[in-house]
Formats: sequence, C-alpha cells, structure tokens
Amino acid sequence: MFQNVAVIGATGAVGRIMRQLLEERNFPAKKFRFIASPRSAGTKLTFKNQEYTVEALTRECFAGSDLVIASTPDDVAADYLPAAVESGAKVIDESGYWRMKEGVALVIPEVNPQDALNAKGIIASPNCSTTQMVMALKPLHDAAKVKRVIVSTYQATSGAGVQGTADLIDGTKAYLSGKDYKYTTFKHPIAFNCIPQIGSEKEDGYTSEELKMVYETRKMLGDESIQVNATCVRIPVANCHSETITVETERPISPSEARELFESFPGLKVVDDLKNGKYPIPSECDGSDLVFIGRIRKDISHPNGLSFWCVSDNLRKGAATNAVQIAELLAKNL
Ligand code: A2P
Ligand code: 11C
Repeated sequence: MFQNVAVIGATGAVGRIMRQLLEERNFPAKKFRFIASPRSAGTKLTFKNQEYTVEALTRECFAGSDLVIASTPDDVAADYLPAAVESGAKVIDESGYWRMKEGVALVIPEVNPQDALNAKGIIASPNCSTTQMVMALKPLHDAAKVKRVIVSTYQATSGAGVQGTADLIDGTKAYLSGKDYKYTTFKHPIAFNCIPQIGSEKEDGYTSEELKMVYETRKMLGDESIQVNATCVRIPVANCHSETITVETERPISPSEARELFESFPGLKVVDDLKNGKYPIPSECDGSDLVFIGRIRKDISHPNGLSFWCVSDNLRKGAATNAVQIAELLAKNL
C-alpha cells in the first residue's frame, strides 16, 4: 500500500475526476495531499468527507510522498516532475511532456502493464485520443497485426481543460443571445462550429495532437512499423472523444471476428445495432470508464480493411482512470 499520495493539478478538469476516482475506487493509501498552482493554494476541497487545503506546487513539496499522480500543463510537468522522481516517489504523469522520452514508460494497463512494473522513473499516461484508439487496436494487433490506421477524431472541449468547456458553454449562450464572446482557449468559436486543429503545427502539415496518435501508438504496441494517419478535430461536445477508425491488418478480420475480439478484451464494450439505431454516443458514454465500439463493418475499399466507431470519456479512461489504474497496478506489486 502507498503511504502518502500527492495529486498534482488536483483542481483541474482531470484532477477533479482523479479525486472522484480515488474516492470511488477506495484507493488504498494512508494519506492524500492535493496540490495545484499558487493561484489555488489555500483553497479548500472535500475528499472522503474530509476537508483538505490545496497546497502550492514547489520542488520541495514531494518530500514524504511515495506516489505522485500529476495532471498539469506540459511545462509544469517538465519543470517539477524530475524533483518528484529524485525524492524517491513513484510518479505517474498525464501530461504530454515525458511520454516519448527515452526511458519513460508509456502505459495503458490493459495493453502493456509490464512496462509500468519495469519502469525506473516517470510512468506516463497517454494522450486521451490515443488511449481509446490503442485500446481498440490492441486485440486486433494481437490477432492479425495492424499495418495501417486511418483515424479521424471528434474531440470534446473538456480535452482543453476546465476553460475549454467554459468556452463552449459561455460561447453558446452568447451566440444564442446575439452577443459577442471572447474565446480564451480556442482560436475560433467552438459554439455551432468545428475546428480542424488540436495542438500546434508540426511537420508535414500535421498537428501535435495528430502526431501523438502516431508515435504513442507505436510505443505502446511495441511496433515501429505501424502506419497511422490522424486528423484531429474539436467539436462542440463537452465531454467524450469520438473517433472513426479504419484499420488494415496483415490478414482480413471479419466484422464478426472483430466483434468477438473487442468483446473479450478488458475495458472495451461493443454497442453495435445499426438497425435499431444503437451505437456509442458521447452523451451515453459520459462518466463511464470503458471504451465503447460500434458501427463495426468491413472496409469496402480494401480486402484487409475494417472500419468502426469508438467513443470514450476522455477525462476518465482517456486520463484520470488510466492513471489511477496504473497506480492500482503499482500498488498491487509493491
Ligand atoms: P490551478 O487550478 O491552480 O490553475 P486544467 O487542465 O483544467 O486547466 O488544469 C490544470 C491543472 O494544473 C490545475 O490543477 C492547475 O492549477 C494546475 N497548474 C497549472 N499551472 C500550474 C503551475 N504553474 N503550477 C502548479 N500547478 C499548475
Ligand atoms: C485534447 N487530447 O483533447 C487533448 C488533451 O497530451 O494529454 C490532452 C493533451 C495531452 O485537447
């Protein structure tokens, strides 16, 4: 059992869910601490019916903690987490900063748990849009080796943090009442709109979010030959990312075989009954820790192709749940 768990970024969109999960899942630890920026230091929050005072993040604040779970902007994770590792704590990080660094484990417990157990330093949790896709790809890859993936995402505003969803709500209210609204998180209005850019511009016309889906997928599946072409789009949905995924495998996988593979993989749930209008939708997946799959069908443009639709709560399995599952895995193996 861990003795002293520090949650960094405890006041953020993911941090709030993290607190809920640690409480719901009765995560075994003697003591919890909640840490955020100096802006929140001194504010109160309730956890397991007890009041806690939020502490400010400093390089010294990790002393005494044996598990640190962090969900902060990348630059904060870059600056502070090395001090957490040096203090001797196990460190799980949700940010994008450490994931692809040499020697950093990048882990989805259902996919590559051993990498967490072998880790010497930071254990990173993948980007939310990558996590749900890799959960779906893993059973297909094990059965028939995935060669190529074409994915388009429909990503919720909560992926951009608390302020992303505030922009959606306030921007929508302003739009409906004919008022101006100054967006703080998005470069364009998100109300009644969609934005084909998530993250910053990177090479060959791709964005940082799209390249995360390429490189993180290869790292977790342990296969540098997998080709991924991603287009990431922000849509006016508050929570749950959706994805259309088309996979080419070394041998054909029929829709019925794919369904069986998905159904027997932990953490996946198939909802697929087009005739009766049943498929995963964000409003019904919100609050679940599962990754939902529907619209499973043959890719009629390729003999070894399979297409499907995938929805998951980006704040839960896409972030907080995955990190807590990593922590539970470490706790079981202490
Ligand atoms: P705070 O709420 O005090 O700003 P989100 O992704 O929802 O924006 O949340 C980001 C989380 O990271 C919040 O808990 C936020 O704390 C925290 N954070 C942001 N900047 C810093 C910083 N410079 N030092 C410590 N924590 C930070
Ligand atoms: C989004 N996927 O929806 C992003 C948020 O690398 O963890 C998470 C970024 C990351 O905007």
